[in-house]
Amino acid sequence: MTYRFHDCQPEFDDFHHSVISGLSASPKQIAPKFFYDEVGSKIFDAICDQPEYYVPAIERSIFETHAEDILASLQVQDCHLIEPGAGSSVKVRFLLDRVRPAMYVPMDISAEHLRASAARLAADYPGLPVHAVCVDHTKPYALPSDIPATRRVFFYPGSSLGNFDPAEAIRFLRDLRSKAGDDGRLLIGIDTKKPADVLNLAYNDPAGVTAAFNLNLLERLRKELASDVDPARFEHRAFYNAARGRIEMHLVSREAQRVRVNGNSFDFRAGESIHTENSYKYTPDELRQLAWDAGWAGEKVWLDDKGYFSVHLLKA
Ligand code: AVI
Repeated sequence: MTYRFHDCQPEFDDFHHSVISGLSASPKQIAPKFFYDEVGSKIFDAICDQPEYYVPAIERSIFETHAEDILASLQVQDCHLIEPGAGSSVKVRFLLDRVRPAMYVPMDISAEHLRASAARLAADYPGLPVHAVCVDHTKPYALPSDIPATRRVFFYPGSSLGNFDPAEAIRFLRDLRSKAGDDGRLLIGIDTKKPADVLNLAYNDPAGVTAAFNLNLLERLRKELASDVDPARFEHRAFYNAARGRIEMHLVSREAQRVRVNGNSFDFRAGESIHTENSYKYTPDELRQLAWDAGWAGEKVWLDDKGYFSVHLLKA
């Protein structure tokens, strides 16, 4: 078993500076990448088990239904399979079982979570070289030099692209395009536009798991930034903003209050929110256009029967 861990050290300072500048802004905001500390990554796994959060189940069903066509369309032997934001490396097992890549490169911002899941995966796939890379893929980064520059297949499932604003999404796709080389591919899953009630329920699961995920950001402020914030004085709010084609998540202050973070004070009005996440939804045509703008050619797209989710294969 070959297993290597490359720690490209997502800068810790980043959290402190982002929170201070985000809470000083108007409207207040904190970037969604900060959801994923070890606890947040586990809560996200629990979100994926909620029946209302249809994303993982429908995406899996698309992979299962169209497995043969997807694999035939990939047309690449002995690929180097690279997964930005790999999290628990669950979805990729479908590909690992069938594509038999020459190398798997999970990347994630959460070092501990990545270390544990990549080690588990390496143990389950003896003979597969696994090079885990701890990196913040929302910022410029270079892949370690021992990852061959040819036959790269990027795998970006779960609609994570939707968490970028469209301009950032193009920048991110362009960066993958430049890393992919001339024989590269990108297999990407993206959530589609659909009735608002379905979307609203997916981000307001009755078990409160998404609420816990959102509120965990405030726990991070307490633990890591010496903040006196009381999560009980905030509430989770998520809704579909149809005009902008996105789910928005916010943490809403239940009352007027002052919150301290590392010696800085921030005043909240009752009802004032911290905007914590956008999750953009794209029709297949919109995604194709975005990819085209980033230098990718759309090859194929697969959807489920209701058209709730799409999987696109893009070629360099
Ligand atoms: C990771 N990402 C694609 C999820 C989404 O649907 O935007 C994050 C999430 N936030 C709340 N539920 C899930």
